[in-house]
Amino acid sequence: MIRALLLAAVLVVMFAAPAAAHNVTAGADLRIAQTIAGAEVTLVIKGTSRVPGPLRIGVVAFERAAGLPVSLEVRSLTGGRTVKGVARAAADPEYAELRVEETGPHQLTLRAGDEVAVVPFRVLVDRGSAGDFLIYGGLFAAGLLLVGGLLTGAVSRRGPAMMLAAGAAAGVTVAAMVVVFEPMLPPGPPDGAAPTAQTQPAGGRPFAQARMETAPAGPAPGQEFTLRVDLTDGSTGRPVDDLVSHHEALAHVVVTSEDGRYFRHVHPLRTAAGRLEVRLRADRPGRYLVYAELEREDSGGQLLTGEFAVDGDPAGAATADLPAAVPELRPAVPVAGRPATIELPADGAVRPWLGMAGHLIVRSQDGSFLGHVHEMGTNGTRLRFTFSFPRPGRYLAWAQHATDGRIVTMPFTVDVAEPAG
Ligand SMILES: [Cu+2]
Repeated sequence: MIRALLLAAVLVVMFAAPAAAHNVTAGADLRIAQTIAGAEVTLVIKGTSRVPGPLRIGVVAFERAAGLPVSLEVRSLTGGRTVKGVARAAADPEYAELRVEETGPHQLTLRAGDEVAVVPFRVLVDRGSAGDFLIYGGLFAAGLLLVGGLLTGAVSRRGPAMMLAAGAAAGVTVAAMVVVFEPMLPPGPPDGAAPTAQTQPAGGRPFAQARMETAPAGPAPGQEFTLRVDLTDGSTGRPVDDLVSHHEALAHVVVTSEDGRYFRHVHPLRTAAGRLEVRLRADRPGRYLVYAELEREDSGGQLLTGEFAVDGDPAGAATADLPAAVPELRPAVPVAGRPATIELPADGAVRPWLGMAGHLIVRSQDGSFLGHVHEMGTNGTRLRFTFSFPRPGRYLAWAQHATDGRIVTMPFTVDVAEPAG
């Protein structure tokens, strides 16, 4: 009896759902920030518990996106069926309803302007847990055995009647034990989950390797170009196509000019397996540094770096810089290796973006270090961050938050002192 229960428990643990990748489940919406058609939006696929049934998809507008039409196409990778719709980006969008017929792997193609992104995802629907099966199975078996026992007893065969009654008691015991212990067991895999991989390397997948380049190479100042990030698995040489949505994006890419006067925080589109692309424009010649924050499934977050150059003669190039923000620092001169508090007034009513009220991105002047922290939760009119600068020296920093229809970026510099003694 005890053995059977232990075996049941082991089976339930073995079937525990794998780490959530880009999954659409009853409990969780899938949110993916995208920089598309010169706009900043967050694609939202609402969680669903009903398949076949409608999948609700909306596009939340953050910058230069209000009213942008985004065409949607959902294709089932198992059934091959395709459904189409259109979502118009808005701060509080209406959701298009695209009917899906089955659980499992799907892909969403979104088009805006002349840009196309393909987002793979899985539709998962919870099915009854293994616990439910044991509870109802145990009770059902107990019922059958009890009836059998009564009938056998009625024709007065004591031995078999006792055995059936004992069986019934065992069934009730199984059901009761599951009722007691089920809350401690992980749930079974939902319908549509990926088969549990037998070939997965122990200890997680390796970090991705990135190759970053622009098309065209060496774009001219002011010319639109595509920044391309190709991700490869170093252990297999194959494209990395298992990015999970991390802080509401497949990848967060920060591009800064060497002098820090140019700053973009963008969310590239997945255009092919292992390939992310974003369109940019830079108005000054020179060297640009690229940082990509992303996370592979079963691997953890990582920061990848690269660079590119914008062609031309640096002399004579001029652009209007963003006005520098003046943050309140505590201590007034932060000390290397110790937490400092950085507080700024928000520019307008703060709206959550990428799951947070505010973001602080910090780069060392030479570009060898990039840090990113989130707002600590203030009252919505101020942003407060805690940041520990790793070494003494000058840092370039950008605080960001969203308001209605706009992403506000506040650049400033911080000089960090050597710890005393
Ligand atoms: Cu981001």
